[in-house]
Amino acid sequence: MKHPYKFCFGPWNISEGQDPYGPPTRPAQSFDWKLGQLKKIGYDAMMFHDDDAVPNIDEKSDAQVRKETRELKQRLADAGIAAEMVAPRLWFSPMTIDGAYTSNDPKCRRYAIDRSRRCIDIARGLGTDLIVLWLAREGSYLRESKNARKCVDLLVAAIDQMLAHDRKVRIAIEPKPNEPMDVAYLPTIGHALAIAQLTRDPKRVGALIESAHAILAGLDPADEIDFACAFGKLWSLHLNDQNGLKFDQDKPFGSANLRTAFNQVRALERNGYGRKGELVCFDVHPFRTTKVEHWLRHLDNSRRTFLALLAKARSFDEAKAKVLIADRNYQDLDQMVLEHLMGI
Ligand code: GLO
Ligand code: MG
Repeated sequence: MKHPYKFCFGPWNISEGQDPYGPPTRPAQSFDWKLGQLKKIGYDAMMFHDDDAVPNIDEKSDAQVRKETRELKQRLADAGIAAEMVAPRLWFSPMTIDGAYTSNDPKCRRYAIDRSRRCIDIARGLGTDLIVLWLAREGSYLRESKNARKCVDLLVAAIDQMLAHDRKVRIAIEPKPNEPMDVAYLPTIGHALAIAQLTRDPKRVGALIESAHAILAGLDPADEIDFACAFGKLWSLHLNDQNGLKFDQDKPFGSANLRTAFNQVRALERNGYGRKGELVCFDVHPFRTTKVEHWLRHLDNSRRTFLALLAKARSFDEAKAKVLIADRNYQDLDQMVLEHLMGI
């Protein structure tokens, strides 16, 4: 089947199985091994955190960061793999315990902005203009500890400094309503696109939709895709799945909500996603129970499901659906979708 889609994942998607209650269930592997696996299963690109690209980044000089970026660029070129985006990992350091751009401590806010500038330099060095901001610690555990109004200003100021640092960089905000925070400041695509308007260059601030994050916000990821695309602002995508309102599960695409996954693929199709080079990334994790020898299955399976649903989206009888819609016969439309997905 001919299609425009290219696929991507990050090194963190070959994870070791640790959870808050138990240790890893698979041994850690090197970055080069992960890159080799990505190539072996035929993916096109890799997404990065700044410290996936340059480990222990905070301990390194600018010259050292530049050198390691150049070396990585070469390794990617040798493997024929593109870097899709780089994201500043602003949730590990002792400097981001109380938030990054919205920390109450100005020294910590400065750290977050300096680190984001470095992240932009790495992205440019790796040949991508896309920065992803998952604002993991921008929110509150305790409402009264922060001034949410001031935090909006701080987020805008931080994004403005990133835009000023590099005239070409584009920033895709990845909203998530909770976890690790109790309540996050930018929980939905609407929030991401609204804050873009307050920045010095709204054209360069867009969004990334993650299926599980939309579900955690009680929203339909397919509608979120359509909403972002209506603004021309869906610049990346983290497809995965989520069973209801609990911790972020990062299940394989379609694993919990096959019909919702079908509708996400339909939304991507009708908006021409991928035709301007946007990638389909799977932000999925292996189950904790996964054995080492099955370690890549969740990535291969997510892509298989995506492509199978693409075939389903393209073979959906739109004319028949149109007749049912015109007759307000949503009862049979519902059954038609179910039977199409079941292949009967
Ligand atoms: C966690 C997020 C995370 C980000 C990644 C890129 O819930 O989905 O995986 O996508 O760190 O910023
Ligand atoms: Mg994600």
